[in-house]
Amino acid sequence: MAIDKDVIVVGAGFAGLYSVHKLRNELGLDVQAFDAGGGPGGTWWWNRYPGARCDFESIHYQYSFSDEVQRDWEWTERFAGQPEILRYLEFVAEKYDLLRSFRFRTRVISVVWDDEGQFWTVSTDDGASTTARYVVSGAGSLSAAKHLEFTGLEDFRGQVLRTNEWPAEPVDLTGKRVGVIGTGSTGIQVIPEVAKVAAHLTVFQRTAQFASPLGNEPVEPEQRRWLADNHEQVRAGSRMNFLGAPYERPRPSALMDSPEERRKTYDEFYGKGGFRILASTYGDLLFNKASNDTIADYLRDRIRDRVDDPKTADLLCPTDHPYGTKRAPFETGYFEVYNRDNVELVDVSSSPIERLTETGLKTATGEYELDIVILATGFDVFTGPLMRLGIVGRDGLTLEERWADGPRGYTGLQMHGFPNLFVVAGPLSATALYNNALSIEDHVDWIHGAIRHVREQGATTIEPTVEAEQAWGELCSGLVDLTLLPQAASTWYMGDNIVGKPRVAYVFPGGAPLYRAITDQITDRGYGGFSID
Ligand code: N01
Repeated sequence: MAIDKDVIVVGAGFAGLYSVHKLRNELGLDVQAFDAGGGPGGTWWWNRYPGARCDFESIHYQYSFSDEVQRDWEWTERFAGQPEILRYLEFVAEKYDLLRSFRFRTRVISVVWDDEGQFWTVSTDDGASTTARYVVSGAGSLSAAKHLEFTGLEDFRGQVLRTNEWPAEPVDLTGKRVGVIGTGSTGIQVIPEVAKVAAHLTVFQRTAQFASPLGNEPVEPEQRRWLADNHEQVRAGSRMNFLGAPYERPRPSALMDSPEERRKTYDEFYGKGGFRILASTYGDLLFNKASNDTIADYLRDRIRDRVDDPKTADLLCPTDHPYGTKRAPFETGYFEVYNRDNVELVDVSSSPIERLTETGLKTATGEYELDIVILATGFDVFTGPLMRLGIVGRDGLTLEERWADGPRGYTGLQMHGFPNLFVVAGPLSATALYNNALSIEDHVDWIHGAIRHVREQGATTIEPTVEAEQAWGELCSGLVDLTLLPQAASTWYMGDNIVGKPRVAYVFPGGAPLYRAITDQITDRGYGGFSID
């Protein structure tokens, strides 16, 4: 039987677009790609909520593979907003003629391996099926919304808006009574925007977060040109930095400095904005609880400085996780929102949300009248986007069955039992703790090299051995146990923002430089840990 395509790519975000470029334009393969969205952009196509913005500097949160793109594209803000990132991805897609390989508004519903014919059959929600030798998932790690623990959405007579499926046409919140559920990175971005226009905003907070200033500002035209022209110099060293940006190196330990020196350091980097407060202050913040306590205390003090009412400030101060063990959010005027007369903070940790009603929301102890409810409740991170592809591997084994106790995979790029299936930015890789644009390039470059190698060998399949996968899982768990991540009451880094999801290691927390050294070594040593047949 003739196989339709060489490769099927899922997704049209940073990962899917670059995969099509590398595999079709560079390797010359016949590639078919699908995306459920209406155009390129991936996460930036779906997440159009007011305030949506990247909290990695725009000059760093972009591809590095093309000098031309970096020179031609000028970023207008230090931290780009969603519309500008979307335009950037459209620009790249057009420049490399990528869109002709995509079918949009087409969701992949099953991906099934045929062991006899050694190919995948990918079925889509338009009723079509396409076969291919290889499948590359660029479905992302933060793209499947988590299921809610409360009910009543169908009873509510007002409007329910989900941040991750925000309508493309403008939504008028002016004069409305709005409730926002969720105070993660998304909630913290949307809340200040809603507060500006709503008649009344009720924020339902279950867990307070250590948010710190983003430090966004416009980039003046002259500076934009300079940054684009000098991108190489500005980005030098990014790949060797733990987070993937050439941030100042941290001092070794917060405990080696006096309280006055620490205060000076924290003040300096709080003022600089973004991830520097974590990356450039002290190197042991994620490893030493006593050290972490110093930054946690510092950030709680800043919240108390910024919020007028001491009771509200107390409620906004996190107490159930060390700083950074829930993904750090960055904000613009977030805490000042609670000094406004039209904003109320409701603690739903002590009094959980039970349901939406016809007229609003009911918690265990109160009822709130609302016209609009905004859900910023997060994602089934890492595994959710892959599980919903309906993946069935060798011997009819589903990914759900294989991952019942948590994700498995060698380097996170491939799983035993699922030959020729590659995952970009998935579980057990360094992605979640790294500049995504660069980590995606690393992953796709590796996949490109692996497919080329298989073809050059005259082989048909590549798949990790069960032993390599096992060793990688143990390495990830061992490294996670060296960090403070297991001390968070709940964090998507450990999977347990979802009720019933196994609390295990979902990330390789050794940093991208080490991760890249390992994957490079695998390649250099002839793909040790993989069977190539
Ligand atoms: O999701 P989250 P997010 N009742 O899981 C709450 C990236 N991102 O979309 O913590 C009440 O962090 C939940 O409470 P709790 C970034 O990597 C990046 O905000 O589970 N509350 C939490 O407060 C980020 O980490 C940017 O107790 C409920 C919130 O909903 C990741 O996406 C911007 C609840 C969910 O927070 C996810 O962020 C935005 C319930 N039943 C996002 N269920 C950039 O700037 C959930 N919650 C790049």
